[in-house]
Amino acid sequence: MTGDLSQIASSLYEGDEESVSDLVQKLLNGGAAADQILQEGLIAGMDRVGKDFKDGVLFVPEVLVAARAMHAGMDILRPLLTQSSARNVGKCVIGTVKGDLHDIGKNLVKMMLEGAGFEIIDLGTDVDPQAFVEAVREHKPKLVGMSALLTTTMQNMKATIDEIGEAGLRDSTKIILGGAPVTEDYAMKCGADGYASNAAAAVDLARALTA
Ligand code: B1M
Repeated sequence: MTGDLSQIASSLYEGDEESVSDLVQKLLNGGAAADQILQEGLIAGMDRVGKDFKDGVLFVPEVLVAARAMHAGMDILRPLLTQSSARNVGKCVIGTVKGDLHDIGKNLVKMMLEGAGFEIIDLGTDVDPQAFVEAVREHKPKLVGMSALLTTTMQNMKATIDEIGEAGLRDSTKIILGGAPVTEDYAMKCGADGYASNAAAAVDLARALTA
């Protein structure tokens, strides 16, 4: 199985969508856990992509194909990650903040929250602060989740929280932040209720804040 997991990581790195899908399905059929495939196959592969992107070995087109392969693998795992015995724990509005197009991490957090019983309203990527405000007004969620992957867009988390506050809606919902450049300290400075470093931690935090 370890060989197949590292092959998933390599196929993802190569952007070989078909091979990623086949290997994920093969491992699931063989009884492997979805979470292990996610962490040791898909995320491990994307970590390598991130490193080589940073070092100038890979460029945006290669990263885009790798992202497509990641989504293909996630699509197969989705039914397992969103399977839930807990129903209707409340609504959650989630999105990637303005200026930011990264959605893989946000989608993982969304799947895991869905699995924990949250009804998800996904605003997508590049979400304007006012769109968050409107969604909070309309859906009255227990939880708002924001993701940012760029140091240049993480400041839009504070701008969004401020606009939710100016609209008089801040006390009606809990707000959590996450994404590679975000830290606990930064989240607190933005006025959020919490920070999670990964999707599993986001579920624990969401449960604790909305219990
Ligand atoms: Co971009 N990119 N990218 N990129 N990209 C990064 C983020 C970067 C770190 C790469 C690098 O240089 N090493 C770098 C940012 C540098 C910085 O800001 N300091 C970068 C850059 C520079 C850019 C562009 C500016 C490149 C360019 O155009 N020159 C451009 C910006 C576009 C834009 O957004 N406006 C860009 C574009 C892209 C692609 C479109 C090609 C593609 C995104 C495709 C997509 O998402 N559909 C892409 C990708 C794939 C990456 C890397 C390689 C991988 C990101 C990823 O999906 N990781 C990334 C490098 C890296 O992060 N190491 C990089 C896997 C994912 C599972 O992890 O998203 O961190 P992550 O999510 C985790 C946690 O962070 C957390 O849980 C998740 C699961 O554990 N989490 C939350 C995330 N959101 C959360 C929310 C929560 C709680 C936890 O609560 C609500």
